[in-house]
Amino acid sequence: MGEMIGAMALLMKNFKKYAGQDADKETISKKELSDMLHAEIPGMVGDKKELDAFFTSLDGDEDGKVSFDEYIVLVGSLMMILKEMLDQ
Ligand SMILES: [Ca+2]
Repeated sequence: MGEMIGAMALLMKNFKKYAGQDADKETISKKELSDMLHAEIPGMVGDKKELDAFFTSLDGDEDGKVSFDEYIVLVGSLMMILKEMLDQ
């Protein structure tokens, strides 16, 4: 398996890991997003207000949960932030 496919498979696995914590295994709830960010990217989101704002920005269709499509947008945004950090 190529590195790129491997990385994408990992990101899909990461989605499933957190989306699968509650009864709705297809989407990420606010609690699951909080768990994901705290475990995977410590220090990124501070208080509840920041988490709320971040969740709202991810929830493009405003249905109160983050779908896989919306998660891909998150991954894309994080990758752009990471690139900027690494380019410096
Ligand atoms: Ca949504």
